[in-house]
Amino acid sequence: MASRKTIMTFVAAALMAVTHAHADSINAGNRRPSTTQPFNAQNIAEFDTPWAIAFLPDGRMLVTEKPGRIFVVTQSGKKTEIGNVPAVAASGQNGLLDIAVSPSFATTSQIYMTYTEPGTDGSRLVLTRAVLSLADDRATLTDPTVIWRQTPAGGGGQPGGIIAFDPQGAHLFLTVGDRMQPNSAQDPRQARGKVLRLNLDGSTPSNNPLAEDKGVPAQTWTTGHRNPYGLAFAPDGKLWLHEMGPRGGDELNLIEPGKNYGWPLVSNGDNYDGTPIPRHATRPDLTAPPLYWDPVIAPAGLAFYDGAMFPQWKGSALIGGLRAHALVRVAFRADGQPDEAERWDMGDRIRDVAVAPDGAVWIIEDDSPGRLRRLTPAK
Ligand SMILES: [Ca+2]
Repeated sequence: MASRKTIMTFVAAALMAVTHAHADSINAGNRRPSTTQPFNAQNIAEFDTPWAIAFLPDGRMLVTEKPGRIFVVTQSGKKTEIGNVPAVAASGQNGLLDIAVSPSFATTSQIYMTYTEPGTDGSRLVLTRAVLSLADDRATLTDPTVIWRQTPAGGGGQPGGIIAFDPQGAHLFLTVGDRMQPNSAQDPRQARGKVLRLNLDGSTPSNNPLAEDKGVPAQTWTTGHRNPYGLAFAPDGKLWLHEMGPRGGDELNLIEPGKNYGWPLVSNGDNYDGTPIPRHATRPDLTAPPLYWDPVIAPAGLAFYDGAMFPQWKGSALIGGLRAHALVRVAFRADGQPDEAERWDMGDRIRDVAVAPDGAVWIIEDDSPGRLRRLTPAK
């Protein structure tokens, strides 16, 4: 028979293990904006509901508008509309979404974009690759080709659609939202509520977790996401994702292959109709977010800062807030734990954030007109 002391030691150890498993799930929902801003914000141009910014190597930008247009934009705000952009199904949260410059752009001029494609059985999120042909005052897409399509088609909003490349430039990662069909996020056959990992031509890498399967399971990197509008590699090579939860459940997640992040089985928020959802802590087999927001910020856009203008931000994640009308800086402790370090009130819904080659930070507003703004250190 175990002594009382042994039992107490065991109980204490078990309690510590449970505490430790969830001690680092930080809620930053009630953080307040800083009273001072360490930057000046310069208004550069305006757009109709801009969605994403991507920098070309020369410092020009590609900016998408959700209704279906793409522009090349100079640092001084001169806009050139890009021709031959595919038709999109634009409605509510859906339309022309992310844009990304290929790791091989210097030699191939290839770019990638995501959008909801019209269809008789409902819209599909698709990933298209095209060559960007740039002349003096003209820009056009050559050979736009859909290299991935959501299977099955259909669903509502919450499309996800964020593109990221690994630091080696060998693979493309794509977030697919649950399209307001929560249970699909746990169905391995449905390309909803997943992060996918593809080769740059859209084919399936042979070393994905379930690569020996076919179709969606073979493409799947992680499972159980709701509506991820942020995906980016940190300077240390880790992949981070944020996703909009239900009421009170926005999450920042460290993405590791084969893991299940819980939606809709668990969440740190509840449904908007008030029905409760079990918390992440009730299911240790599902990966919990190390940082979450209750109340929500509605995160959109994610960029890691590794530039020269704001040396105090090196290694931080910059996140736009739609609901929060804010730019949020997340810093990482030495053990990797993220926490919200600062939040700045930007006066409108922030849809995307990007870091220019010179280290300036650029943001766009989810509005019409929505401003493109350049942030540089306050003098
Ligand atoms: Ca989750």
